[in-house]
Amino acid sequence: MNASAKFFDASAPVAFAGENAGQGPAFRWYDRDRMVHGRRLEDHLRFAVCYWHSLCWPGGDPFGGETFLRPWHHGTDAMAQARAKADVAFELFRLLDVPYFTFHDVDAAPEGASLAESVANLNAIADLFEAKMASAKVRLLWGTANLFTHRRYMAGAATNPDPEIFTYAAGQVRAALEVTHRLGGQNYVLWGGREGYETLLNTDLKRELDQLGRFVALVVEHKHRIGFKGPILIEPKPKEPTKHQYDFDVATCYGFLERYDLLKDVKLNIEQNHAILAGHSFHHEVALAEALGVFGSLDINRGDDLLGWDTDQFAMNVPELALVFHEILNRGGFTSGGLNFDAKIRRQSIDPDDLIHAHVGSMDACARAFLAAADMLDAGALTAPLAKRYEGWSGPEGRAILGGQRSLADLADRALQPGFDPQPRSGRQEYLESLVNRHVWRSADGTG
Ligand code: XLS
Ligand code: NI
Ligand code: NI
Repeated sequence: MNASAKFFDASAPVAFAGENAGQGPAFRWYDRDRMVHGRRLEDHLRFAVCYWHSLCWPGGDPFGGETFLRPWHHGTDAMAQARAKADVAFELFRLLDVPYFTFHDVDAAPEGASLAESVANLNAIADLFEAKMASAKVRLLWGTANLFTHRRYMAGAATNPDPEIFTYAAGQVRAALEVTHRLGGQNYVLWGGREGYETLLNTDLKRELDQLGRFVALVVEHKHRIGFKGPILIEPKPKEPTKHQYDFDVATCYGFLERYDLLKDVKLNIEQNHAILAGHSFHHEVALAEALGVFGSLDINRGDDLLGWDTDQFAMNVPELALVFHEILNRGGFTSGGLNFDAKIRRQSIDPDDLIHAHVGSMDACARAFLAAADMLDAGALTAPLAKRYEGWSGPEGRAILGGQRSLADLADRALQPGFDPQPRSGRQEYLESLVNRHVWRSADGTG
């Protein structure tokens, strides 16, 4: 039985219908073939549906259980349930006409009684994915292994006090990386959800960081051994489920990668909700990753400003997204990365088609924001004032200072010259904020 045929109301892929589209699901801004800066919008945004939130999450929260009652969550044959879930997943990919998806090993296939059984289950579902992908458009943006749900990982995977847990995690990652490679994955993600601590009273920080550095190095070595071309991505998040996670934020991850000599092979997968949990803005995290040369991909979602946890809601905030895309497009756009919907519908959104509305709404918000970003870049709205603000550093004196041709005494002597009296200039913040708004408000044809 093909469970997907009757799961969603919609049967035809959601189409682009422009700003005046009617009530049903339609793209108002995401015109995938529209050319922007020499590439199709679809090739810029590289949307990916994520398996875990959209297909695996039952709608529970810490105070209540499942609300969605998905048919594939109920049954006695775990592999049959996994196949039914895959049918619905590929139907969702087809209806959204997305170019990519993402999954953890345990999202796709049930864990067995041993690692060998789990790996066999994963490979069997990977065969099914491969067969489905042969006649579908969807490709794999990235794969990953879940090293945080099972109780064996309660004290961490790579950072566990027990090397045998580290070894088990290595077995899981080898299988997930090889499956990702087989399915043509563009990246491989390591999110260290349990790589942190609950209390320093039982934690050897130095040792755990060394273990984590070694684990990531092992994954890099194996990626080269099997010829996997994509980058390994680590994912900054400050806390939750741990009290403190070692991948705290972009700056911390950069320091970690530098210390363990991993900068060549590892980039960052940045998520809005994790940025705000770390006390940063999404814009800050992306701008810093771009500045440090470690930007990889985005988990596109949003957190709630009033809740201090990872609510992983669908991204809908156009001005916020516009600034993030401006940062990325200004550095040439995505390479192997993309926009992964690490986002879940709210637990009251119990209709199957809520999944369609969520993705379509967020894809439109991203498209709208991306067009505004491209428009800002074309007009030099932010880049021109920025260049002007720093122009002194491109002059002969600025270059001499940065080039090491001036000592502290040289600078002091110059500052002591009679009449040396540099004047401050306006930072023009409100003017720039208004400029951003003007670009966000412009309509699709560039007018308005
Ligand atoms: C959880 C993480 C997770 C990773 C993949 O907070 O964002 O979903 O993206 O393991
Ligand atoms: Ni994520
Ligand atoms: Ni999250």
